[in-house]
Amino acid sequence: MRSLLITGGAGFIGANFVHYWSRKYPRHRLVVLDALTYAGNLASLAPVSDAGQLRFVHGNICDSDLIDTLLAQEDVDTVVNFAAESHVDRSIVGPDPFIETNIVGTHALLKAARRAWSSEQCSSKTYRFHHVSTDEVYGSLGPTDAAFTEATPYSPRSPYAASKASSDHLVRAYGHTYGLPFTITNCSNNYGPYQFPEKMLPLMIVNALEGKPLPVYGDGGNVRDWLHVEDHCLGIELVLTHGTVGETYNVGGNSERANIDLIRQLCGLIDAAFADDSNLETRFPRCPAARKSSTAELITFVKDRPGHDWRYAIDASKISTALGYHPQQTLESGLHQTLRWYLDNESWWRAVMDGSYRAWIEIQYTKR
Ligand code: NAD
Ligand code: TDX
Repeated sequence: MRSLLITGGAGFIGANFVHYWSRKYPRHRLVVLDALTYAGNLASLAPVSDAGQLRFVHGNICDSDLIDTLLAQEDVDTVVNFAAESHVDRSIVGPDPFIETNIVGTHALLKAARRAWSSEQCSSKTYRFHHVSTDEVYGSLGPTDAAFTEATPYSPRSPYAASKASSDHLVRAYGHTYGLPFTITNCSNNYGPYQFPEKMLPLMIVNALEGKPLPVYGDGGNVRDWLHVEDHCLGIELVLTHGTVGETYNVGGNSERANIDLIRQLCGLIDAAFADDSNLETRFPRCPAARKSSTAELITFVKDRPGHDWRYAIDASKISTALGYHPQQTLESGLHQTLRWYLDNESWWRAVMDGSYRAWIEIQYTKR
């Protein structure tokens, strides 16, 4: 039986990972540590929170005493570090929390894991520090450049990406210098249930349902490689169960799309959902699809993100070849499932869109 400390487990990917892991490993102990920033929501853990398997701790990864206590008390053998400030636009407006959580916080976790796992009585056990990172550390690609491999030199270009790159370097340094047993995954853009509606896809869904503009940065030509969050969880599972200590694995969906094409595809799915279900007209009367118009009419081109990375693409051949990784969802099936989730879970997204969310969105979108 494993005892996992899952940091940032009330956020988007962390919560999906908790659901995924509790389904597959119901006997494992799951300790979630989360500071419940604007991006963390206990409601995202509700489906497993009374299973007796899960302990939720409201706290900060920078709090060394708390981490020491949890690692000892829960006999933690596996740390999965999702905790982070994760939104690029916020890192442009205010980088400080990104430095604090992503760099200083990851370092606090590394120090605590090293202290807890290096004593004599621990030598017979197997430990793992798994760090969840991003493709953004590799920088930006041109239209014909080869996709990022694990050997691509780091070239982060936003404060968010630089803070994640820094944390990756610290994790590797702890492995190399102190022998801390680590693995890292660098993943492409995730989408799926429980994603906070500031990231592109859920923002477009909730704005469309409310009949608000769909703000496309620049000309919408920027390209991202999209992966359903469950497929990211599958990748992390394979690395935790069969991965080699000290290795990094890129995880991606082989699904590159220009933003504008993805947004148009989503608008088409929304139109089709309204055509199939007349209840949606009553629930979301402001959506153009409710009056048989096209949701795409809400598309509005806005001022570009400063330093906007043009293209990300992941070469996932290492994890595919070494660990047999293959995403289960296509972008089409995943988008369909995700839209359905947001339609079925209106109370979740309305609850997380509080006053601070609305203030943020207002500063963000200056119409061009
Ligand atoms: P998120 O913003 O949805 O969730 C982050 C969680 O961390 C929240 O629950 C928040 O409360 C918590 N948190 C923040 N600061 C904390 C602190 N100091 N101490 C404890 N908890 C804290 O982020 P996400 O999209 O779920 O991303 C999770 C991880 O995956 C991040 O490390 C991110 O860099 C990485 N990642 C994300 C994507 C993506 O597309 N979203 C892609 C690749 C990698
Ligand atoms: O309103 C928007 N309009 C728009 O055109 C938003 C929020 C975004 N965009 C564009 C910017 C990007 O090209 O859509 C693309 C995706 O934007 P985000 O959802 O903000 O994601 P991105 O900046 O690509 O970063 C994401 O992927 C890597 C996550 O937020 C990171 O946490 C992850 O590491």
